[in-house]
Amino acid sequence: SNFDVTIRNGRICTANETYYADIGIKDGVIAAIAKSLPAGKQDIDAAGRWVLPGGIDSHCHVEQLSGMGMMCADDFYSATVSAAFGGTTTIVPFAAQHRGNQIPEVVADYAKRAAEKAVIDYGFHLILADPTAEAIEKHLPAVIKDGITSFKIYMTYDRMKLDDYQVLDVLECASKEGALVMVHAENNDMIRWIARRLVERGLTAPKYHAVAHTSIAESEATNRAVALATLVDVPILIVHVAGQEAVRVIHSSQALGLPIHAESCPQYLFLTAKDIDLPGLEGAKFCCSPPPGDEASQEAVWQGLINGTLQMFSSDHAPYRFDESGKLPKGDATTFKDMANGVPGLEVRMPLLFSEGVLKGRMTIERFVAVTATNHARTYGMYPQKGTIAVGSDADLAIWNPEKAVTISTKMLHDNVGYTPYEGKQITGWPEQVFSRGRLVVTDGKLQAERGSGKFIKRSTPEPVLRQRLTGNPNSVMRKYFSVDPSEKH
Ligand code: DUC
Ligand code: ZN
Ligand code: ZN
Ligand code: ZN
Repeated sequence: SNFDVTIRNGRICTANETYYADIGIKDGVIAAIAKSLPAGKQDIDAAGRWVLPGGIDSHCHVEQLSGMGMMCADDFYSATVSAAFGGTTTIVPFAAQHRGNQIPEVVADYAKRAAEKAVIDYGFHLILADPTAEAIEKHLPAVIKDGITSFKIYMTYDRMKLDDYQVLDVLECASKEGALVMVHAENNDMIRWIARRLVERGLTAPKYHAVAHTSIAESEATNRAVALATLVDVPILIVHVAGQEAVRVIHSSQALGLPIHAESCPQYLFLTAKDIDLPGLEGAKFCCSPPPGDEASQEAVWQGLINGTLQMFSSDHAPYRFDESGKLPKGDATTFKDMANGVPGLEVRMPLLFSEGVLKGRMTIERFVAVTATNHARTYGMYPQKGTIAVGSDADLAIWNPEKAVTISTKMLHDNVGYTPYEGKQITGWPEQVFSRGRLVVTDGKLQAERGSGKFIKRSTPEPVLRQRLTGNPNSVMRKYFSVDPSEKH
């Protein structure tokens, strides 16, 4: 036949439907979907298996310095290998600008390192810490044209945070040039103010990280980000939503018709603030920002992902080893303020949600596909090349065994972190064969892909930005007085 690969008899699941058919792959692309296709050069029987779009993880940190200046434990090789073993075939990590860095150099540096090492496809978001006039007028328009159509900005961390005025500048630029702004929404002064008082009283254990990063800081900043976006009449995306108050702010802004998008992550479904309360410095393994909240917040995040308030489920993989080089850079003197913020999750993101969401009956398989793949592709301008199973789409697929019993353990994972917050957790279901553009990259626990075989995905305009251009508020200050289209007359 003329197919390079035929996957037959699988149960195919997309964001819209579930059905049984064969998939024919040719030149890296899905060439046919039908019953009884001819055998391919490589012929795979997927009877009893579920064939899903390869996952897209649009929030992960790879070979990056954190906001506090600490280096990640995973490079573009270990991160993409780990992603592939967990059923993810595209990642969108960050090219991180720190203050004083020139954006073109930042992007070129990340692009080079990823091209040498990645085994699956990847894009980049730009982290913007220094929005100078030159950055806004020249560099951002240029990176958008090069396919980096989203930026992350921080409202917290002394070394990263933008003030509200700068946020408005970035939002205006994104609106004009066609990019989506991702916001880390926490109130920096609230956190600093609590943290100082805790440390003065000797309350320095890891668990106090969760006290300092109060959910009020998250919801206040989320509310402010919504207000700033509404002023400029531009969509935004709130990253790593943790607290029930923030979920409520997002839900009510959406109910008003505002273009507020949001994601959450495994740590907010599977951990709570109790997990960080461990003897000594052990709790540092569970330290991330925002921190997981109480059970009510955990439940609010579940409901948000199920009902659509939250559109995406990403890992926020922020890998730091639990030793001097990572989580605990100052050894004995460490307080919660010195610990790296972030937990690993690239490989277990999809298996955790598949088991605890889909197989336990909380979430349909279609919703699972939407929040782990399709919505990422749409939101970040990669659809329908990525994120679905359709003729013409890249053959990025994962064949899941829905009956496989797995006990999560750091030993079975392929990252370079050395621990997992989910150690010992028993789940069901795992992807056994994973294809990236028709190449079998993982099969039955073995890596087949070569270093450097992943490709940079040049992304187009995010769907939320396209939609806002059609439906935005004609009476907004932005449209009335500072029109996004200079040719419009008022
Ligand atoms: N923000 C992230 O997106 N990841 C890890 C820590 C943080 O503050
Ligand atoms: Zn963040
Ligand atoms: Zn509602
Ligand atoms: Zn992150």
